[in-house]
Amino acid sequence: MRTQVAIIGAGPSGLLLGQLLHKAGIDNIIIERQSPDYVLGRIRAGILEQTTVDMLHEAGMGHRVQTEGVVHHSIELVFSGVRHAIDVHGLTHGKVVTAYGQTEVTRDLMDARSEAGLSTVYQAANVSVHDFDSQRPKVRYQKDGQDFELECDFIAGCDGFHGVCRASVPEGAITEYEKVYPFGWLGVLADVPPVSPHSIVYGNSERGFSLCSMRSLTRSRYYVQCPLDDKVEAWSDQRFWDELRSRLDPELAERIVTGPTLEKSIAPLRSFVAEPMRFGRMFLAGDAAHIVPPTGAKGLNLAASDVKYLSSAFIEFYAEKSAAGIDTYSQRALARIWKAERFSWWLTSLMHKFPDTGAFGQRMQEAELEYLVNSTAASTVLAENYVGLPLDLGR
Ligand code: RFL
Ligand code: PHB
Repeated sequence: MRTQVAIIGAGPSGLLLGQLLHKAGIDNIIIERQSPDYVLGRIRAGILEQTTVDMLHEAGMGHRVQTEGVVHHSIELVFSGVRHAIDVHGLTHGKVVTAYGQTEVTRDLMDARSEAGLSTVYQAANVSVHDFDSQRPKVRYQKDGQDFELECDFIAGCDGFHGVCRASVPEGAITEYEKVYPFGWLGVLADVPPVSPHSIVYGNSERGFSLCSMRSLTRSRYYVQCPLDDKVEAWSDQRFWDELRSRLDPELAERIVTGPTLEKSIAPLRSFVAEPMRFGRMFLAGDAAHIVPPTGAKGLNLAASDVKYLSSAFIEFYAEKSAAGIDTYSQRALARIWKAERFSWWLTSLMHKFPDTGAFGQRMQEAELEYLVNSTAASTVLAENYVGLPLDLGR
């Protein structure tokens, strides 16, 4: 078997890359370890930057996000028991974010891929990447007990944080930067109307962080900060709703509509960057190369911007026989990634209770938040990062 670009991983990065390459007439095959249902069952991101929505349009699947996504003009911050709105739209000269679940993005991309008759190998076992330092890279895998080898011009490592691509790079060729946070997020999904349908609410309280988000006007997504070693089983629905209410302002707490939860899970928080993102003819994109704590809603959006740079680089390579795009991919992508890493780390530090926060630290967070909501300069910094920095940034 042979293809131009072998894509490892059918998450949002791999599927979006596959679609953009297909649109440009570049042949690609996706190799995925899990089943389609498993991939679709992962409840993750919910907030899309305008650049991500624009890319979905470019890939020919803007219709559903346009009609079913819910546009947000503002975000709200709760601290010291009081809620404050930040007019993101006004502060960024009209930019917005859109609430549209990662599961829906993935479903749209999967549907488009199967409509176009493009090849995806699901449930591939023992996937391995070879010879990416040569002109003829290869991917090997097993499917239904049989061995396969795929020859290609390039490998795109879109296989997430625990994937095989980054792990296959020789140790000396890669530098990894990491920060692990001493808490997790307990998230629930429930078919109840979101308490704040037109803005995401981020809460700082002495009991810890909380977040009110949504998937649609009838489906809510809520989170509370929890200890890393907490077990989901220890959190009854009632305990979750009580804890969430206790971390919000009284008016919002009163308005929350509760109901049975459809999903409940605990996610650890991490900041991580691997440099560079290119190794000969293998390129990393999305969570395979970097992780942000979800506080800034940047993970999926960074995956999309990586794919934007990488797809343009491949298109330039095949159409113009120019390696300029692939030679600068890593540097271009990392310029945006580090800025989103900084924003996500800052917002995480500001909003969460850390083991050493103490009463003084709590007052420092509240003083900074007070400044943030009352200073146009400080609110603008938050707003312009939240809606997403431009795709082309200097380092
Ligand atoms: P994914 O989604 O992890 O997909 C990688 C795919 O590769 C497959 N794979 C392999 N396939 C073949 N061979 C192997 N050896 C393989 N190893 C792995 C996997 O099965 C999988 O299908 O990475 P991708 O595509 O780069 O996408 C990244 C996003 O999923 C991630 O950044 C976001 O979900 C992060 N995130 C958020 N991002 C946002 O932009 N906005 C948000 O509001 C937001 N909220 C969140 C989040 C992530 C969260 N968690 C659980 C980490 C909220 C949470 C709670
Ligand atoms: C979500 O809807 O899952 C979500 C929203 C905003 C965040 C993180 C997660 O910052």
